[in-house]
Amino acid sequence: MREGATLVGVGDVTQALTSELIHLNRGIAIALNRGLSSDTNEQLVRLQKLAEVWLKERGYRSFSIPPDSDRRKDKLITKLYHLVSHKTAATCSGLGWIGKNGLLINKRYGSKMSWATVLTDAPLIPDTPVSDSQCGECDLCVRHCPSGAVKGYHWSMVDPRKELVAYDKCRSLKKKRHDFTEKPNCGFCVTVCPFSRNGHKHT
Ligand code: B12
Ligand code: SF4
Ligand code: SF4
Repeated sequence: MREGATLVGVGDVTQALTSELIHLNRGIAIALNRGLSSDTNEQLVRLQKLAEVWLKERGYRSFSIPPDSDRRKDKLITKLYHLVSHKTAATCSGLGWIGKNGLLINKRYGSKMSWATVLTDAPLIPDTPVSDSQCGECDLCVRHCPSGAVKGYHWSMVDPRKELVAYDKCRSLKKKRHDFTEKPNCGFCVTVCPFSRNGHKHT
């Protein structure tokens, strides 16, 4: 049951895990369309808790990576976000590819989604992963990024960790401008993406 999530998928995330987490090799990727509610992160955490309860009742273990893990500076979980990325769980679950903008692109919703991940040892049947970028010749995010951070590379499962965005440049913009108080940065690479535009039809 999706319980209000916009997208849910199950991926085999073995390839992305370190030895400490290798027993939790199913990643449940949960996404909410940003803008549906002002408390997207709280809603994602609520959905993660529902999944944890469901798994526990069936005797399985689970471990949730919170959506905003690096902002909870006072909690241990802040140190864990890099152990498995929400984007990894999403590509492994077949819910999208990594765009030139470095974000997870879902064919229907683009990169407007916020993501959360629940790792588990439940033997859930994984969805088919997405193995290649579908950005094609588009380079709108490359041309419109005000800090020149988007390098323009194609993502693929052959080299899934390749750095597509110079995050130091992306971060530096925030220091120069003061109108992004609520967000980590400008987010133009989300809004300019054709896949993020509501009702846009793709062939
Ligand atoms: C630190 C951080 C930032 C930093 C640095 C960016 C970065 N490294 O991603 C800064 C402040 C710059 C930033 C900016 C933004 N961020 Co940010 N950020 C994060 C955070 C907290 C951690 C990301 C991280 O370092 N992960 C670890 C590294 C290793 O993984 P990754 O880069 O996330 O993902 C890579 C792997 O998944 C790999 N991969 C993909 N498939 C597979 C498969 C396998 C098998 C393997 C091994 C690897 C692999 O490819 C990915 C891209 O390189 C996450 C939340 C979280 N807890 O994950 C949000 C998150 C990535 N951010 C998000 C958003 C929305 C933004 C902004 C749009 C916000 C804004 N308005 O400014 C911008 C966009 C900038 C951009 N073009 O990426 C969303 C992305 C949603 C999406 N659709 O992808 C996230 C997931 C938050 C969320 N819960 O939804 N962010
Ligand atoms: S958030 Fe802004 S500065 Fe950062 S990569 Fe996207 S468009 Fe560039
Ligand atoms: S704007 Fe174009 S190149 Fe950039 S992520 Fe979207 S589809 Fe890909």
